[in-house]
Amino acid sequence: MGFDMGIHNRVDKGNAKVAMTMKAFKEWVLRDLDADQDGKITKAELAEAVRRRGEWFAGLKAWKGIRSADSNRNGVVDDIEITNLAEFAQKHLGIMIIS
Ligand SMILES: [Ca+2]
Ligand SMILES: [Ca+2]
Repeated sequence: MGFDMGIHNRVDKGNAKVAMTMKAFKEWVLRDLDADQDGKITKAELAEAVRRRGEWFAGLKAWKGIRSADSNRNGVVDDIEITNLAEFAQKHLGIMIIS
């Protein structure tokens, strides 16, 4: 069937987490996640970051991540909402926020 194709090729980056402060996290998001550098994180940008980690369902996870972080409901994670992404990042982006 070819259905299992790729299942064992999954890139597993292991459990190593990058520890950073919330301030460093914000800088990292704006530098690495914000592909078009407009200061806002879109679902596509978040999905790309999840995909880079080798995780599945990047689009779905990104959608959920945006939904939970987007306090003012404008469809993107604005600069002031980036801290809301901390939980998502710890779950899906291999980051550990230290205070
Ligand atoms: Ca952007
Ligand atoms: Ca928003």
